[in-house]
Amino acid sequence: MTTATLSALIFDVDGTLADTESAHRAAFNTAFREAGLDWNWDEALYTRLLEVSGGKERIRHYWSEVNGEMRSIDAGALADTVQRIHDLKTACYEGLVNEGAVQLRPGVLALIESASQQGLRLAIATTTSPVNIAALLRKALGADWKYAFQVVEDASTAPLKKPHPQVYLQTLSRMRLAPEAGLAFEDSGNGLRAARGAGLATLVTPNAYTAHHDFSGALRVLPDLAGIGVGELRAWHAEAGR
Ligand code: XBP
Ligand code: MG
Repeated sequence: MTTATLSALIFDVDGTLADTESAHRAAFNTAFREAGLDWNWDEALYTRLLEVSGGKERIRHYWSEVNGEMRSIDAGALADTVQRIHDLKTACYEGLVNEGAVQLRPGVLALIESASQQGLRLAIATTTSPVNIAALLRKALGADWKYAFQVVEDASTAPLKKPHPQVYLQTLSRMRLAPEAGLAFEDSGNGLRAARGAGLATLVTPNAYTAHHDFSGALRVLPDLAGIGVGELRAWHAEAGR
């Protein structure tokens, strides 16, 4: 069993860096109203729909739930409608984040800062849209947030959504990183399976929307990253026989 030295941390965004899904849910519901739809995703429904990664995929999935597979509607027209609703939602979500609706989860900022100072490479591997990442991290880390991350892979670069491992495989490839030398941070079952599918040991910090998910295969499941330092990460990573 090879023991690779931990050299990179790869973070999921929604639910991991910040508890964003309540703001996403509010933005979806505002977009539905603006689009003239009588849809409303309450917490219980949204918790179920979060099993579908990707906002557009989630809208499309719900559309087929409420309308059945409408053979009559043109696939292109449906795609255009989904895109229009998602654009409305993304604009609303960005506004909510800019108004301060979302904060980084406990321990995230301290870990990013200490990991950078200790020479670990950082990356982002998310299903969300680039606009959402920029809004969240500009607010939390400042205008130069991108310099903290060697690679950012998101919905615009990795169209196959979690649990497909594409976003993590592309992150590893762009970093020229062997999975044995990395550690992934996730909040959901889909995210864990995507990271594990790319061969990454994965720490899970669940939240209210994902606490019931199956986290089999996680290196550890933690309430959050408060007080978690690089030393702990190195010890757990070594334990994983990496
Ligand atoms: C979580 C998701 C995203 C968000 C909504 O992404 O599945 O779809 O729920 O964002 P992550 P979009 O991989 O960061 O946990 O509407 O931009 O998809
Ligand atoms: Mg997530």
